[in-house]
Amino acid sequence: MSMTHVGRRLFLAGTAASLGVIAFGGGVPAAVRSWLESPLGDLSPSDGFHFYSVTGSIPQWEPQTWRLVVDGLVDRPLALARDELTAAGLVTITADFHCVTGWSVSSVRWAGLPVRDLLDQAGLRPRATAVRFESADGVYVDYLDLPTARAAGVIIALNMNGKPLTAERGAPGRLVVPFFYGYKGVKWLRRMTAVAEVATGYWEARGYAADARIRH
Ligand SMILES: Nc1nc2c(c(=O)[nH]1)N[C@H]1C(S)=C(S)[C@@H](COP(=O)(O)O)O[C@H]1N2
Ligand SMILES: [Mo]
Repeated sequence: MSMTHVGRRLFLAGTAASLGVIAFGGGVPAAVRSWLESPLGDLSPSDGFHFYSVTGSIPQWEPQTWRLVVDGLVDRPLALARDELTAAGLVTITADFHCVTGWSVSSVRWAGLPVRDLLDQAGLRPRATAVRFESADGVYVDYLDLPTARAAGVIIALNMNGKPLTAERGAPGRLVVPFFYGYKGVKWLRRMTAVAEVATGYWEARGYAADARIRH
């Protein structure tokens, strides 16, 4: 895997986040939380998002060789190229995006594949109760229980606001769970694995709520 470093500031912020974890033993107070996340991102004037990468890097991908893997407790493991994903016909959802640190972007239009369809295509085995989502950054991992993973609107987004995802937004694919806070949405998604038990996601292990449902 090759990575592009996105600057010293982001790298230092990632380091600060790791140190924060040690200092707070996994429970991050709300005030500290915004300090942990906020230095990672500048406001993007084009789309209103703040850029986050806990590794300080953006994983590179080659259109020729990139595959989204669906594996684990399935009958037919999949490895799908971007073309194969788009060929199925994308669904579009529009949702307000909320980060727990307090910023939001209203009416984001995502297009992608329902996670439910990919799971059906792979054929879930009865023992599967959750799905593990892994980023190509090798660090950011999160989980959804099966009812959530199969819910309407839960997609692997390939496009945002009518264009392919940019590198910062998570190209080529990003998990979007429109009713959850942004931290559940793994960027640079490379692997979905059906597993027997739900487990703790990246930020949940660092103090974020296991119930990521957006509260207004
Ligand atoms: N791989 C990866 N995915 C990630 C993150 C990250 O640091 N790395 N940050 C998460 C958090 S906390 C939020 S709010 C959103 C931010 O998305 P953005 O960087 O496109 O603004 O990405 C989520 N997905
Ligand atoms: Mo976030």
